[in-house]
Amino acid sequence: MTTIAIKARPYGFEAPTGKLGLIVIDMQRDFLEPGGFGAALGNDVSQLAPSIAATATLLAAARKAGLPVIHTRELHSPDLADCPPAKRRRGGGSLRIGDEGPMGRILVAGEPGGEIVPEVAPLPGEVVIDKPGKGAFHATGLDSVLRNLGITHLLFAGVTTEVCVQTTMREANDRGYEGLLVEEATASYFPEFKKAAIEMIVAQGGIVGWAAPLAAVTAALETV
Ligand code: TIU
Repeated sequence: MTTIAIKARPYGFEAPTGKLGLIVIDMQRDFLEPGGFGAALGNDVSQLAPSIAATATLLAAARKAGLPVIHTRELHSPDLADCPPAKRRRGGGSLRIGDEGPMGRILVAGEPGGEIVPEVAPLPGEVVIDKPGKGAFHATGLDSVLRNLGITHLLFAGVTTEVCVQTTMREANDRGYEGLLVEEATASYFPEFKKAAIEMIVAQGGIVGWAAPLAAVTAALETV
């Protein structure tokens, strides 16, 4: 079996060809654009902007290499039955989950703000997982989807690094998946948190997984 070898930290990441997938976490208008959930929490959404082009480049490389692509969206049902009251209360911002904002109801399925931004939108046939939590394995079919696709190794992209991306990487790690975070294809409202999250992932011999620059990942995917 051939392998895809990526120059990464803390050491080289090797994935059997055919078992590597890409998961893109929550690249939604609600996090990336003014007037959404991220802004309602008091964040400067412009901090996330550079991750869009990098994720688009990564997506193009992954699709060309034939990797399965999975997208996630943090969303709740319109009746908010799947939103814990504690989650809705948290933060005390002016606009909460389910409230009507400039892009429709915040983090509610079917509303404009919940859609993935067009630059990195799913293509027909790509799996989209709607998730009520920060981690994409919690209360979703993600684990079965990955097993059914035969995926054992994952490239991670998306927002925000230390919230939904890191939570999902940790969930994946505990389920036995090997994960690598693509550095430019993720972002945080707090650049220092992004940096720290990457260091936490690769420390202790890769206690959570690997991290690599986008160029190292696209170079490896070119060899497929
Ligand atoms: N607030 C924040 O940084 N992130 C989230 O609430 N969700 C995700 O990270 N997707």
